[in-house]
Amino acid sequence: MNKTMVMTIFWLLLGTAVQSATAASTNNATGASAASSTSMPTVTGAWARATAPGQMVGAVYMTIASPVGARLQKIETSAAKMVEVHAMEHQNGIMRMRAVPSLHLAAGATVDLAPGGMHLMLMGLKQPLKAGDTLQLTMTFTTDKLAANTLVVDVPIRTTKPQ
Ligand SMILES: [Cu+2]
Repeated sequence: MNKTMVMTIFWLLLGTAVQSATAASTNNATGASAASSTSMPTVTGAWARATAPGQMVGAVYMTIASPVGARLQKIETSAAKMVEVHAMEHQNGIMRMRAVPSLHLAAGATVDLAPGGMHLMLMGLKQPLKAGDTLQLTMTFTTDKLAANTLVVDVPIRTTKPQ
């Protein structure tokens, strides 16, 4: 191996190290530590359906993906008294909602919460969900790798499903 080649490898290695360090500090700066971790569930495409005045419940939809086995243990928001995971099922030709005590995600699984199917139900809304506003959910997951992790998700409120 000649000297030039050794130097090239050295610079390549150094370049990689610098890139990793930059990526790590960027994550800290934006506070996206939980979402960017590779061993944590991630949430994308979250939105809530705007509600009419007097309506006491609201629905939130999103896609949850997890690289590891995980369980959605708890969901909290200041917008409602409580949040439940609901599944839809046919019963004698009628669609009914059923509470899922704790949503389980297999390693590598993606779960879609979408209109007509699973959703998060906000029970006891403190005020109507107004289109254009944002609500915040705090989602606590337990995973196979880590005891418990919390994800804070900003949920835009809309009248229709995003395209
Ligand atoms: Cu529901």
